[in-house]
Amino acid sequence: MSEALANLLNETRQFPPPAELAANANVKADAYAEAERDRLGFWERQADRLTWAKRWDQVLDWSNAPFAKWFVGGQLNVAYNCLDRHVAGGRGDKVAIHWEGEPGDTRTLTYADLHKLTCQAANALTDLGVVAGDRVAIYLPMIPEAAVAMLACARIGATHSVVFGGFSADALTNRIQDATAKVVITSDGGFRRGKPSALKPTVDEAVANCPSVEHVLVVRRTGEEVAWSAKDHWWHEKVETASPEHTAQPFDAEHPLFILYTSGTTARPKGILHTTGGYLTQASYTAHAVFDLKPETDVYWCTADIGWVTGHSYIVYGPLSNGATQVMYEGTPDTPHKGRFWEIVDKYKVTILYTAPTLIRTMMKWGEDIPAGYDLSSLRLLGSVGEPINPEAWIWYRQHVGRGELPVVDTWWQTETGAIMISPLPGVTEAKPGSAMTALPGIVADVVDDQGQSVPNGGGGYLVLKEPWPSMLRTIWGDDNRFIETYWSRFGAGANAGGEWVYFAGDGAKKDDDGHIWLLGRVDDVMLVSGHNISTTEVESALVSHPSVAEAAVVGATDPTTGQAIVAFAIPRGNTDTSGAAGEQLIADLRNHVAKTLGPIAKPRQIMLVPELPKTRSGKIMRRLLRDVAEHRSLGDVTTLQDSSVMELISAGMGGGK
Ligand code: 6R9
Repeated sequence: MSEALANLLNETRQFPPPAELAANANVKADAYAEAERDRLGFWERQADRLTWAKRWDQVLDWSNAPFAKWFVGGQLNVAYNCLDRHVAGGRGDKVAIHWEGEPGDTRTLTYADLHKLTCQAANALTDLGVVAGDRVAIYLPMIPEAAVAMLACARIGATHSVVFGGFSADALTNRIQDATAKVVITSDGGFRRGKPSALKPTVDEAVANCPSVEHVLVVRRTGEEVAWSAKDHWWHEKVETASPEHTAQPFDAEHPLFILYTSGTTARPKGILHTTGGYLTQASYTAHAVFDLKPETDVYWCTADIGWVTGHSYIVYGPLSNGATQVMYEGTPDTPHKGRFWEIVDKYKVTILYTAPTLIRTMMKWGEDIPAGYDLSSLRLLGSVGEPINPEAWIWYRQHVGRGELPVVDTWWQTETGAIMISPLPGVTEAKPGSAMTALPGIVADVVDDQGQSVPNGGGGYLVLKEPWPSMLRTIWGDDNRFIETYWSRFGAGANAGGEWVYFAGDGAKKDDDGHIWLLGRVDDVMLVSGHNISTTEVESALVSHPSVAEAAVVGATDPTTGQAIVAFAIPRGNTDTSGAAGEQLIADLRNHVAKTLGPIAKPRQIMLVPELPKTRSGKIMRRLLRDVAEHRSLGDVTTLQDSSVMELISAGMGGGK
C-alpha cells in the first residue's frame, strides 16, 4: 500500500450483551484492566487453569526475539489436560463428543471413552516405533478418530501435522516430505455429499514418494475396498486391541505440539509450528472467555474441519481442555437437505455455535425459511471466524439464527496466532456488526501506517501485534529465516534493529472513531483505483447489503485509465430473477448501490452474477483466481480449491470479456 486504506464503510449499529449473559459471564470487564496492569501475570493466571507436572520458572523469555519461549522450565501433558484430569475429577461419564455421521449414523463418546481410545492409540503408535519428537501426518475425515489421533500424538510427544482430507496427493506429498513424517493416519474414506469419498488411494499415491513414511494406520469408515501394502495397518486391529493403560509423560512447555501448513495465496505452504504450554494456555482461555463456555450446561458446536487451525484450537484443544460437551459433524451442510445444520442444532440442543461467514452467506442465499423451520431456542451465543463478516451477514446471523437477541462474536486470528486474538467478550462488549472490536485481555494489537506509526481513530492501515502472546507460532518448520522475513521484518526491529519487534499479520484494518478494529482483508487483495487504496471487504460488504445479494467477491483488474478497476462477482439471493433484462437491471442497480453506499470511487467497472465463488476448504474466497479470470489469464494453482468445477462455471460466464 502506498497510502493508507480509504475508510469507506460507515456502519453504526451497536448491540449490547444480553443482561443475563453479562451477569453470569465467565470473563467480566475487569479482565482488560487486570491484563493491562501486568500482562505476564495475567497469562500466568490463565496458565494456572491447566494442570502442570512441573511449574515454570519464567513466564516469557523474549531474549532471543522473535523466537519466544513461554512458561520456561514448565512441564505438562496436553492429552492429560484434555482427558485424564476430567476422568480423574469424576467427569468420565460426561459426553465429550456427540458425533453425527453424514448418512445419519451417530456415536456418543464420553470423556472416559475418548481417554481409553487415546491411550490405545498412544500405545499403538509407540508400538509402531513412534517416539517423542517424531512427526505423524493425519489425513482423516471428520470422525472422532481425528481428535483421538491428534490427542494420541500429543500424549506421546509426537508432533502432528494434520492435512485436509480433500487435498490432492501432491499437496499431501509436499506436507509429508517437508515434515519428514514417520507415520500417516488415514481412513478408507469419509462421507461427503451423500456418497463415500475415498482417502486411502491419495495416501497410497503420496506415500510412494515419501520414503520417511514407515507405517500407515487406516481407520475403516466407508467399508469401501482399498489397496493394501506392507506398510498398512487397520486401526481396528492395531489400536482397538491395544492396551487401554497408558501413563502420560509430561513434556517441556516448548515441546513441538503440531505443525500446520497454511495454504498460502501464492507461495510454497508454510509449516507453522506450535508448541505445548503457551498454545494450550491461550486455546483453553479463549474458549472459556470468548465462548463463555460452561462445561456443565453448554453443548458447543464448531462447524470447522479438523484440518483447519479452527478445528485444532476450537474442536480439539480448547473445548476438551475445558471439559466441554460438543457436537462433531462429518458432512456438508446441504446433505441430505439444506436444513441439516439446524436439524443438528435442534437435535443436540446446541447452545454455542461457531461457524464461518461463508456458511452464513450460503444460508442467506438459501433463504431464512430454512432455519425458521427448526427449533433453535437452545442457542445462546454465536461465533464467526475465517473472513471479515459483512455487516449484513452479521445481522442476518443474529436475526435468523439468533432470534434477534443473541450476541455474535466475530473472532479474528490466524494459523500463526494459534488462538483468538481480537474479538468481543460476549458478556462485556457492545458489538458492532462487521467489527472484531478489540484485542482480548493480554493481547496488544494496533493498526499502523506504512511507516509503522499507529494510525489515529478513523484511520486505516496494517494490522500488527505489538507484544508476544502465549500461542504464537514459534517458527516456520525448518525455515527460521522465512519466519523472520514473513512476519517480523515489515515493521519494528527487523527493519530497525534495536527497536521493538512488531508482528505483521498481512491483513488490512481500520480503527473507527471509537478505536474499534475492522478487518479489511488480506493486504495482497487491496485494490489501487485512481491512486486510492480500497479494501475488497468494504466493497463486498456494500454489495451484500443489497437485498438481492447473498455473497460477493471483488478484485482489482488492470485498467488503462484507473490503474486498477473493481470487478465484482456476486451470488444472488434465493429467488432473485437474474434472466435477461432483469439481470442487466440488477447489475446496473448494484453498481449504483455501491457508488451510493461507499462513494463513486468504489463503483465496480463490471459485475458478474455467478452461482458460486472459488473457496478454500476453510471457506476463504480465492480472489487470486478471480483476478486471473478478470484479467483473462489462465488460472494459477487451484490445488487448495474446495471445488475446482466452480472456476469453469465462472470462466464460462466471463467469456465475452468486458
Ligand atoms: C482462524 C483462521 C487467517 C486469515 C487472517 C484474516 C482472515 C480470520 C477473521 C479474518 C476478518 C475475522 N480472518 N478470521 N478476517 N475477520 N474474524 O482463519 O486462520 O486460516 O490461518 O486464516 O483469515 O485474513 O489473516 P487462517
